[in-house]
Amino acid sequence: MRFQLSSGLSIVVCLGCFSAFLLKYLSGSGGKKEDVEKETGLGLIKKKNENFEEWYSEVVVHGEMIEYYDISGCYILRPWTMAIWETMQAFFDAEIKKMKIKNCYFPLFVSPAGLKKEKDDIEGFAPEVAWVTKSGKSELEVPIAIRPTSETVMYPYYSKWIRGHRDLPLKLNQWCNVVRWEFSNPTPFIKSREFLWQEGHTAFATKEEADKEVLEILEVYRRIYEEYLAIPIVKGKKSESEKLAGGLYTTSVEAFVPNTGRGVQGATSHCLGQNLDITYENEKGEKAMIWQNSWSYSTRTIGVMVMVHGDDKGLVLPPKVASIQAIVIPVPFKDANTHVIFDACLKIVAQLSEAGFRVEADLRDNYSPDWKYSHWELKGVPLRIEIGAKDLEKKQVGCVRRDNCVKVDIPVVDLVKEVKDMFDKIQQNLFDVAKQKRDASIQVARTWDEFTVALSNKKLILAPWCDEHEVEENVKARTKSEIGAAKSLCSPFDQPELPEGTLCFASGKPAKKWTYWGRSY
Ligand code: 87F
Repeated sequence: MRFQLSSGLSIVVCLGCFSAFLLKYLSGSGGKKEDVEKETGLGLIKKKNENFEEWYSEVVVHGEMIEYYDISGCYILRPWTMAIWETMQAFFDAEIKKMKIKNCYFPLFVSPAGLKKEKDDIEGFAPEVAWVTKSGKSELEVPIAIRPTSETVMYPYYSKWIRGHRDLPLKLNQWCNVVRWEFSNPTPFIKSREFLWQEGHTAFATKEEADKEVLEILEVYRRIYEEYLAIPIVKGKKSESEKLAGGLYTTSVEAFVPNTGRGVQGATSHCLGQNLDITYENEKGEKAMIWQNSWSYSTRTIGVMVMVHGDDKGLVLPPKVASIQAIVIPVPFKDANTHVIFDACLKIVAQLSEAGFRVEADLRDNYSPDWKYSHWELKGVPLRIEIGAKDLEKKQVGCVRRDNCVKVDIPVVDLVKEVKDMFDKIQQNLFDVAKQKRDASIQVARTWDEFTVALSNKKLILAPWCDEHEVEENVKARTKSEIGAAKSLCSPFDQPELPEGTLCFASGKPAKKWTYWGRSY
């Protein structure tokens, strides 16, 4: 088509581009969804299976969970993240309250004297301790440390408060931040220099009580991962090399990221054994030492959720933790009465909110439905509810699941029941898919060769082990590389049968148990 401009200049454009331009222009960037994504920068550039690390940092930023900060290893946690953290916190806090565990808050700062007391235990960690040395321009007389964990801050007062057997058990927890000046590849949520966590520190008169609580807390951690975050985990015991230094034993829930073939220590529950420095007078009036536990989970949980469930369209949030579980989007059409559609959207929001669901409507009139679809898919909202003129006529709404993109029309009268059912199905499907992928990554290795092949294939390796510390150190030495060394992740409580004569995959000595091995975050 030719256009004569007043300046006498004429321009020629093909009809196709002109109509696309018109379409785009008239419906506010209403071009095809992928065009919308491209021109609005909504779409993710990197593909999860092609460039995982870059995909991950794109999805946490574009999903508005994280903002990078000008101090390396530190990240801004945005509301989309905090809503998930608070949902898990509410669940966990309610569970530990049932166990008569009390919240408290100890100072952020640790005196050098305090830190020195636990010198041997934190030997290996010392390089990660951040110190405050100045206030304003003047040097502090004594530099003070910022808590990397709070044993050295809390236990002197446990010693003060625990006098007699009536002061036991003493069970305290605190929700706080800790600082560990890590130097190796900081990753949002997974490895950061400051993170949020809860740390429980408990004291008992008997080992039986301590052992019982270690497993009770571990079960609550399993529920956080499997029931809330739809992430399958393995419950197990850490090896002597991987347990808490100076502790008696460490249990953990271990997750796995198939894309990178790396294990993730999801949460730990330790039995520290008897603490020599904290004694009390027992019933018989004798001096006795307390048995102690400590346990924690952190904002790392959220990073694992993104890595396991996210896809090339963005975040995929399990309904149990999603800040918005369903987003209602009006689909106004040409002469359709927009206000009638907007009112219908608000009614649906009210109906579902009334039923206890976290539902919002996106009635912004400066974005096309397609743009909104991409935006809320990127943010991982589990369910999209579309309402157009046709739906109004048929007293129904269109529902699209984020996990499998399946679209169904639901009569408004059945909406509450159907939406509950869809959330349950989405939650279960996310867990089943993640478990299927994790199980497909598990590789049994009975020899060193099978082990090294499985390791190079990014597998979660289950191998018979002689349980000797040196052998684990040797495995680390023989698998050391720029992407890290393989180490034991945990020995699962649920042990497969170990036939008589089974040999250790690494030492060839008689194997004592099955253990999961791999590289980890
Ligand atoms: C970093 C610097 C200094 C871990 C550290 O896991 C000390 C430490 O003690 C340190 N990193 N740890 C071990 C923490 C053990 C324990 N603390 C309470 C837990 C559960 C919560």
